[in-house]
Amino acid sequence: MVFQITAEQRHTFAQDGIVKLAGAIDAQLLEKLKQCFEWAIANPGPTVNGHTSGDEFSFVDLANPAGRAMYEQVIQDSALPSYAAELWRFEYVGFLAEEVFYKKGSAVSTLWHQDTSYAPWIGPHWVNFWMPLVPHPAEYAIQVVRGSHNGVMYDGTTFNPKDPTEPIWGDAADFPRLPDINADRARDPNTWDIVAFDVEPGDIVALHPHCLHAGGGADAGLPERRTLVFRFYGDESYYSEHLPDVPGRYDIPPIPAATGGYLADGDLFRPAATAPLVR
Ligand SMILES: O=C(O)CCC(=O)C(=O)O
Repeated sequence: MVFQITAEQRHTFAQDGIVKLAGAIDAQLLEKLKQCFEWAIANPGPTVNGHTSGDEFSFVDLANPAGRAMYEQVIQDSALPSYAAELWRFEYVGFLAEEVFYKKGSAVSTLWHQDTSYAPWIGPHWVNFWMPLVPHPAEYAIQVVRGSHNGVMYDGTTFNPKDPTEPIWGDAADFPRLPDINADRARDPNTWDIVAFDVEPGDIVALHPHCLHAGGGADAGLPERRTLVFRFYGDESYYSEHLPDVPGRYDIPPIPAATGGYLADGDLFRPAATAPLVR
């Protein structure tokens, strides 16, 4: 049976910033995603974090330029862009980038953050398709603070497990420091309204990247965690200069615009390098 996004799923995504699309990926696409994952771990990109040697590791790779054509082809041949368009009920869909998470043995969780604290873009039409390649119980999967895609933009974290809210921008910007969600929940599990799902290969968890979100680690409960994320943007997505210019800390190069020149604050997010998948 062909997978269809329901009105209820669309509503949940709009309200909560997250929705599970159970069984959205068919066997053929799942096989291709697994091949992409194997390629990604064998061919780390220039900004890879971690490695895959030994019995214990954490490997996170983002937007590997050498894999771009492969990912674009897999996505183009799939129903994924139409799922994004359906979730937004709009037409334009562009592929931003992939992210690969491979954790094995004993590996720390991905700390709470918003992707928008690191990236020069905003708007309602963004979505991460977080796709498990092994079964993940909810506590090892992606977790989101319900509705936080409509909330404040916090400072980013430096991803220092000893200081989970250590600000990446600090005095260079005006963002509030991240709340220590795990510490708050350890004191009182009801302090934050968290959404997470038990998932298996074939499912997609769609989340808005401005949501406060975190990902599980690996341990005896999930000794090998394999996850692939594809990020998409749509009609109402904008380039935004909300990040401070701090040379050497987190350099964001200017992005050539599809219409010529470079993207400027408030422009529609239409990079020159990316052809639309749906329009
Ligand atoms: O799965 C994870 O560990 C983190 C995922 C994440 O941060 C994302 O999809 O943006």
